[in-house]
Amino acid sequence: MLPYRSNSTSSKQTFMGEYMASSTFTVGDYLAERLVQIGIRHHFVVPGDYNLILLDKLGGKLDLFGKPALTEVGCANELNCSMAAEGYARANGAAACVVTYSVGALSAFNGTGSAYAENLPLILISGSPNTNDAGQFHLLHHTLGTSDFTYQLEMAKKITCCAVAIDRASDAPRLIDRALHAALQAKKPAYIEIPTNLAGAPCMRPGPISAVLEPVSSNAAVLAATIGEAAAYLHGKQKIAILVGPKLRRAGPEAEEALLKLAEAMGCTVAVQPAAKGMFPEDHPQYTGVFWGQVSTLAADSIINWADAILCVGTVFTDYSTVGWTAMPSVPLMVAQMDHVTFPGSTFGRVRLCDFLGGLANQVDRNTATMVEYHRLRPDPVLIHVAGENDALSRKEIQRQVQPMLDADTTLFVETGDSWFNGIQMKLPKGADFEIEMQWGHIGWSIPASFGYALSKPERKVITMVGDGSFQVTAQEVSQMVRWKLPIIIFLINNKGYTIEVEIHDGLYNRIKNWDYAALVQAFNSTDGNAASCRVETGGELASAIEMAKGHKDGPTLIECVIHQDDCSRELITWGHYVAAANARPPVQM
Ligand code: DPX
Ligand code: MG
Repeated sequence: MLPYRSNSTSSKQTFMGEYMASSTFTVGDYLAERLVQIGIRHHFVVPGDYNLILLDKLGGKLDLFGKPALTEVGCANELNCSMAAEGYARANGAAACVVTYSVGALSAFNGTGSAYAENLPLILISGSPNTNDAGQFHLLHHTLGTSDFTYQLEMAKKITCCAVAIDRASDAPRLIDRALHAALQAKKPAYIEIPTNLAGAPCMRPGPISAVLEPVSSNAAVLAATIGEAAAYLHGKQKIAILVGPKLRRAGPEAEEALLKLAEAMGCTVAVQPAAKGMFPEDHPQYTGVFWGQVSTLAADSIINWADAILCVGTVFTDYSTVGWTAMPSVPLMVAQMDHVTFPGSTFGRVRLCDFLGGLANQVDRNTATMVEYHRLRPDPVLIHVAGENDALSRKEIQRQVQPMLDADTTLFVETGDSWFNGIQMKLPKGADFEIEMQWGHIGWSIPASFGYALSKPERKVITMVGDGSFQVTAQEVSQMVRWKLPIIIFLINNKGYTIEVEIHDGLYNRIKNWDYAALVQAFNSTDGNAASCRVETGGELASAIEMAKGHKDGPTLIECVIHQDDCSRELITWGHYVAAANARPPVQM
């Protein structure tokens, strides 16, 4: 681990910290205590003068053994910082990103938007101007050059479930608790703004953390009614299928376990949406692939389209997941979400997903009709061509060689681009996990997000598949993987441009400047880093590079895989055509 900053709460502050005495409990201490109590162990930061006292407070929080309770993780910029926190929240359940006013926060809004779209409780914390400045109509640095300092809070309200600005230290406990509670309940980001002269101001000590953590329980009467309605919906249906969506995981491991129990009680087929890959075990006999219309895997579409009732769990139907609206299921749906269930014609609130799925499992009849039909439809395993050692590297050969690297301890990150399609087609062995950012779809997400994820779960083997265009957006954060000695393996697929965009709509704008990616990673090493990197152009070279990567443990490995510009998946081309058609629909009203 990195050397730690000294605990500055023990000495008098000289920089804007008028209130300091080692025994004084402050607003910053309050926030630090609450972050630790909700399970956060690392906070992702970029310093700036509006947040420095706050960073001292967060870094100074000690655990029972006198060790730092929160480990400060510096990032190269605030976009990456917010995306690293987003990835950490995927692994840890919640994350904190601490930035300075406007110049930092506006960049961090992007990862915050991702956390909103992807249903993750990311706590965005921003330092802000001294509380006296607004009333004195001062013009300040890092602001728009007006004396209105409320715009950032107003903007944050649109991309969080709760945004608070602390104007007085006495309000801090209530506002901090409100924001954290809202984020954890809704699985959405929250925003907390702390003025530079309040981070060190005296503050009340916190009460029991259960006020923040306790989930809203199901209403017993509504739960019973919902389960009754669900049983009635399924009753008399002949061909029932389950479709799992990405919000299932956000409802917690109890919900995933309850779904497994329900699926086994029903005995029907279970398909997943692309962003929910890995949320139902792929080695389970009832697993029938990824459903997204014409680009489905394992013929999932043939069974979903045949079903006369679909129990949707945590599903999200977008233009992407429905392949440009061509793959919306046609039967009336029952949709169970984190805190409510919707039927054709009725909706029930205050029902926790795990309670609903678990309760329904005890009331359903077994009906294996879709499984019986699926056994007739299931495609035979594909015969995989093994490329010759000196053959030019291809997308398929990369997929073939990465597949055996996936084991029970692996988490595979796939970036927006053809990496989505390549990753979705891979088979996840029991225990393997899959991370994708399909709702927000920010190119470059996978580099900081896999870094943040790996910090929280160092025991997992993290593999990241990313395109060249995406890598150029957030490449700097590889240097944090170097700094923290994280053995993340990055497969950078260099097809010299924005291929997914080529398939949607081509133009010169889809060509990018090529980089020497392997050399760039060596530059990040400087004098003290230990990243490994290489560029491969044949199947044989890739095989050797993978062997090298497996043995490289004290830093990341980047393998630049050079493929032909037109070498992309059939699924990407098909999907691209339909998404392009959906984008091109003429206005209904001119
Ligand atoms: C863009 C996308 O090289 O992957 O496999 O070659 O497509 P592929 P690359 O990483 O290129 C990605 C590129 C430009 N999308 O094809 S998917 C638009 C876009 C986005 N996010 C942001 N800006 C633009 N998704 C932040
Ligand atoms: Mg590319």
